[in-house]
Amino acid sequence: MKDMDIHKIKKQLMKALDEKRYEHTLGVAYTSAALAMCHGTDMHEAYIAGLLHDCAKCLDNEKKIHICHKHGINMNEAEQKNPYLLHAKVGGYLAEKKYHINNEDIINAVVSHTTGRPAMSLLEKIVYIADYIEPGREHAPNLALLRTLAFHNLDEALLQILEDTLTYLHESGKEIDPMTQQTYDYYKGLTK
Ligand code: DGI
Ligand code: FE
Ligand code: FE
Repeated sequence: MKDMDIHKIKKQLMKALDEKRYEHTLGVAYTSAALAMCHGTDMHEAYIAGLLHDCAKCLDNEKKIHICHKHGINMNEAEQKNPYLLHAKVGGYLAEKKYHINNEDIINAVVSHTTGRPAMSLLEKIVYIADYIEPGREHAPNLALLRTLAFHNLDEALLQILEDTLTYLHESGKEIDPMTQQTYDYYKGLTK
């Protein structure tokens, strides 16, 4: 990916996102790049995946549902009831069609960034974790610990984030997307 392309992506994102979301997006992009440097994978890909991860976040729910219907993107029950979850799948679609990304790993990283999924690639894990620890985040528990851990043991950080997310969802009475649970079960199972 050339610098020109990154410049163009940023200009489009500035139009598609509100200011706060754009700031968060840059935080995730830079954090993803840093994690890629640390864990030995392509930092440019990580940067672009970070930039695009929330590209569908500011579409209203009707628009997200419309895109899913129109383009055969399947919605589970949790997504139908909580359409904000769809920004990940719709984001993957837009990454390809609007932002012209043809790298499947980058698209997968956008699609899996909210719930995770079993057997994520290194890039997918990086974006999932960067979304949680980027410098603008302040409310999650264990953030200081997780920020260090992510640069020392990516899989431990991943499992801790999944666990904290499930705890948060349970405590706030939110519906658990089966994919969030499956992801946790998968990574918990690997530690045994
Ligand atoms: O888009 P962001 O705010 O940057 O972060 P995100 O894409 O991780 O999604 C934000 C929210 O999604 C966060 O509050 C946790 C929530 N979430 C993750 N898994 C599930 C979930 N919400 C529900 N209802 N069910 C889930 O399984
Ligand atoms: Fe998101
Ligand atoms: Fe995000």
